[in-house]
Amino acid sequence: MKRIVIASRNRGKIAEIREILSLGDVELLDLDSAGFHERIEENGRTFMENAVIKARAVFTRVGLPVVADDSGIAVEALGGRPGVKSARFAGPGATDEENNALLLELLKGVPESARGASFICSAVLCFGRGEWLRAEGRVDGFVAGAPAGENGFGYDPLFILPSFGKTMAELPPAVKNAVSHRAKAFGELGRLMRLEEPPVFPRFRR
Ligand code: ITT
Repeated sequence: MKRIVIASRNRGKIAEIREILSLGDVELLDLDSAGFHERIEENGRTFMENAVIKARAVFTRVGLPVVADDSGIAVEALGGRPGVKSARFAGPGATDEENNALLLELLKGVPESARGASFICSAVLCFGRGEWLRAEGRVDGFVAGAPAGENGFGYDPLFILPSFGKTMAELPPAVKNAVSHRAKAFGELGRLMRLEEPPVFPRFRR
C-alpha cells in the first residue's frame, strides 16, 4: 500500500487531514510511525514557507512522500497577528487555553464589528527532491467575546463563522471538515494529487 507521512504533531490537525484527504488505499502515517522523532524549527515568514520547512525536514529523513500543514489565525484588529506565530502566541509551548485567553484579553472592549479574523492554512505535498504540490485555504469570520463549543482544537471555540452564527467548536467535525481553511487547502491538494501529469501516484486516480 502507498504510504504518505503527515508532518504534524497536532492531533486535532492530523485527524482532520485524515478525514479531508480520504485517499482510499493510501496509508497516512504519523511522525512516530514513520520513525521521525526530531523537533522541527518553524522559522519561515509565511504559512507556506513553514509548511515547506516541515515537509522538507521529514522527507529528507524518511524518504517517503510527506504532507504538511502550517496554519493559524490572523486578526484584523491586531494587524494580522498572531498569524504564523499562532501556536506560540502566549509564549513557547503555550496551551490552546493560554493562547485563547491572550486573544480575548487583547480584544477586550473591541466591538463585534471590529473583531474580524481569518483562519488560514497552507498545505503541501513533497513527493521527491524539489517536487511539490501546494494549496492554500482561508475562511473569514470573527472572534467571539467568550469561548463556546467543545469540538475541534486551538482557536475553534473563539472563531465564529458568520454563515452558521456559531463557533467552529460548536460545529460537528464533519461540518468543520467541509468548510474550514484546512478543508479548502487539503481538498485542493487532493485534487492536485489526482490530476498531476504524469500522475504523482497512479493509484490516487479515481
Ligand atoms: P504542527 O506544526 O506539528 O503541525 P502546530 O499546532 O504547531 O502543529 P502550527 O505551527 O501550524 O501547528 O500552528 C497552528 C496554530 O494555529 C495552533 O495554535 C493551532 O491551534 C491553530 N490552528 C490551526 N488550525 C486551526 C483550526 O482548524 N482551528 C483552530 N485553531 C487552529
